[in-house]
Order: sequence, then C-alpha cells, then structure tokens
Amino acid sequence: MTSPLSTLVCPYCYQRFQQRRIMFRCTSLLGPKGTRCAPARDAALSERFGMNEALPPVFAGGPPVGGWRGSARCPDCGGESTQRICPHCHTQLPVHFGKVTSRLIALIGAKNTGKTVYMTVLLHELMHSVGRRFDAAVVGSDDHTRGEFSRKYEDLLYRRNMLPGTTRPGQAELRRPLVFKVTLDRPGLFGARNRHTITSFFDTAGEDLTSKRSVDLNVRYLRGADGIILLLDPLQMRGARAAARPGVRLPGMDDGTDSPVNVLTRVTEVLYEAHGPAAGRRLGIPVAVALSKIDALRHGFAPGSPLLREPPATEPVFDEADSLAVHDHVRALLHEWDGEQIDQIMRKNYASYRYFGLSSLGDSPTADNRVDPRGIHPYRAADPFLWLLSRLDVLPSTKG
Ligand SMILES: Nc1nc2c(ncn2[C@@H]2O[C@H](COP(=O)(O)OP(=O)(O)OP(=O)(O)O)[C@@H](O)[C@H]2O)c(=O)[nH]1
Ligand SMILES: [Mg+2]
Ligand SMILES: [Zn+2]
Ligand SMILES: [Zn+2]
Repeated sequence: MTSPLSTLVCPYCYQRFQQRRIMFRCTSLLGPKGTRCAPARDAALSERFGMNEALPPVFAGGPPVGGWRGSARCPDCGGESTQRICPHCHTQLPVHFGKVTSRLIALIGAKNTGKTVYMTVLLHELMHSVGRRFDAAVVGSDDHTRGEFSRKYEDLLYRRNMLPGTTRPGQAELRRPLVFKVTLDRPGLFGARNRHTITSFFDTAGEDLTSKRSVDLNVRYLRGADGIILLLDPLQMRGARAAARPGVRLPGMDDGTDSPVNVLTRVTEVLYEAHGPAAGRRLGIPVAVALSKIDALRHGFAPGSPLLREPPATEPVFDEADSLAVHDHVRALLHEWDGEQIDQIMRKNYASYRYFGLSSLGDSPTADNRVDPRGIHPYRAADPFLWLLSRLDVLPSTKG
C-alpha cells in the first residue's frame, strides 16, 4: 500500500506530501556531539495553528529505508529522534502514520446545523457503545486531541450539560482537526491491512460556508478529505419548521445562516475545483448527507418509518438494507421539506452518496438551550460514519 513514493495527506493540515518528505523534531536531549538543541517558537505551527510554545528544532529525515523511516539523526546535536512531523504544518504525526490507512473526514454544514454537537457525540459513541459493538478501540491519537476532546468538547456537553457556542468562523487556519485511531479487533474480517485506521475530523464553522470566498478557507480540508459528512438542519428548511414538535426552539435565520441548498451548491463547486473530474463525470468522493435534529420531527412520521426504529445492532457489520430504507425515507422528507433541489444536486454531481437521519442529543434542548434532563441518548448518530468506513473499505457491510 505504501511505497516510498506514495503520497500521504497530513491528518492535521490536510496537505499532501511524499513519505520521504516526512521531517523529524529533535528531542533537545544532550546529543552525542555534547550539545543540546535549544527549543524555539516553531514558525509553521504558530502560523497554522497559533501554537507558540518553544519546541526543539526540526530537520529533514533523509530517504526512507524500505519505504519507511521511523527515526533520524539530528544534524546539529547528532541525537536520534523518533518524532516524525508533517513537513507543512510541523505537527507530530500519529504513530505508524504512513504504514496504516488513514481516512480524513470533513464535517460540513451551515451555521447552527449541529456540527460541533454531532462530532462530540459521535466520537463519544465510538469510544463507548458503538466501539463495543464493532470490537473497535477508538483513542485520540495525540495529546492535543485527547486533551482538547475531553476538556473542551466532552466536558461541556456530557458533564456540564451545556451546548457549545458558535464555532468561531474565519479561524479555520487556527483550528486543528481532532485525530483518532480506530483499531478493529477482527483482523480476519477486515484484513490485517485495515486493522488500524487513522480518522481525522475537521469541524467547520458554519459561517465559513456563507460565501464563495470564505468557503475557500475550507478548500484544503475538502480537497484532502476521503469522505464527507454533510449535516443539513431540517429546522432550517421551510417545510419542516411548521412540522417541528411544539415548544422546540427553531434556529434563527439571520445573515450568518444560509439555506442548505446554497451551502451544498458551494461545497459542490469547491469539490469540482479540488478534484476536477472530466466534464460530465460525477464526483467520486463519498458523501453522507444527514438530517440532524430528527428528534424534533419524529412525532410526525408514519408508523413503520425506519426513522422510528432502532438500527439493527447485533452484527458487527454495516447494515445496508436498513440504511437504504432510511435513505429512501430521508429522500422523501427532503422533497417534502425543501423541494427537490438537494436531491437533484446530489444525483447530478455525486457518484456515491447516502441520506441519513439522526439526532445527536436524542431530545431537543431545554428552553435555555441546555441538554434535556433525561440526558444524551443519541439516535443513529454513528450511521453516516459507519457507512463511510464501509465505503472506504474499513468496515464490511451486508449486501443491500
Ligand atoms: N433538537 C436538537 N437540537 C440540536 C441537536 N444538536 C444540536 N442542536 C441545536 O443546535 C444548536 C447548534 O449546535 P452546534 O453543534 O453548535 O452547531 P454548529 O453546526 O456547530 O454551529 P456553528 O459552529 O455556528 O456553525 C445547539 O445549540 C442546539 O440548540 C439535536 O440533536 N437535536
Ligand atoms: Mg460549531
Ligand atoms: Zn538536535
Ligand atoms: Zn500537516
């Protein structure tokens, strides 16, 4: 899979580089030459992620041996280092990066669609119940991810029962994706090659998607992504607002908000620019289109709707038949709530897409926008992610 020439994509900055371009960071320990390399501010990390701490210097690693180089000697102090870093942003790469598959997943959607809540709940689910079902261990793959995820995201939602504020727009450069390693415990089923997968989540600020110019900020993330989860907020669709359960807070439709169709149109343009398929060909990147906040609308669904039942949870495989039933139901809902445009755009431009309906919280937030006292009980939150993994050959699926 990986040859010395193969191109890798950094899970932090989503920029491409070749295996042999991987750099190393000195340890700053006393080296064999009797000197110690002094830490200093790293300009690349500072510019990209606003990280200004003093760190040991970086250096080129030299040609990999047999496609892989796990350590290199610092030219200044002569010390050996195993800290491999991205040549663009200088972030330390996950262990085994370049040897194991990596899947970069961009999470996009208009302002207030529920992206930040969704990312938090999805990862929490993967680390707990869903992880158990698939015999998968999901762990943060670096200190920043582990610290940031539990301190900032999980703590706020799960311990303080508060919902996050608007993700700061225009700062895509400064926000770092959260990077997790998914390890599946069933090598027989999946093939040893795909046992470990590095997944990277980039949570866009909805406001970054309101104009063509600000979408460009996210171009690199969209260009580098292997799969996309596009969240659409039904409560921002005219036809669904009237159908929402009484008492549900409807999201405001101010200047920072944009219609789901406009967001999808812009994202599609960006993807064509990034991937540039031959004229007339559709985009190959798998896109999971998910209606969020389904809890506010489920009361109106006809009995028998697949969005009223729990997804099958017995087999550790992605259930195609169940997923296709949801797909058809969501397509009908899209037509009903938002006209045919979204479905038309998807059909015309994407070779691989699937519709989902989910609720991160399971219940609508309280009047003062806190988690419902009954707690967080997500509904079908993992489905889009599991579908992407099955499309990307990480998980097996049942035939539809
Ligand atoms: N009913 C319901 N409301 C939700 C759910 N998830 C999020 N919300 C509501 O949606 C609001 C926005 O959620 P966020 O996750 O912050 O949305 P976002 O897409 O990250 O927004 P920006 O960062 O501003 O782009 C929350 O404050 C909640 O009121 C859900 O599962 N059900
Ligand atoms: Mg957000
Ligand atoms: Zn050194
Ligand atoms: Zn990078």
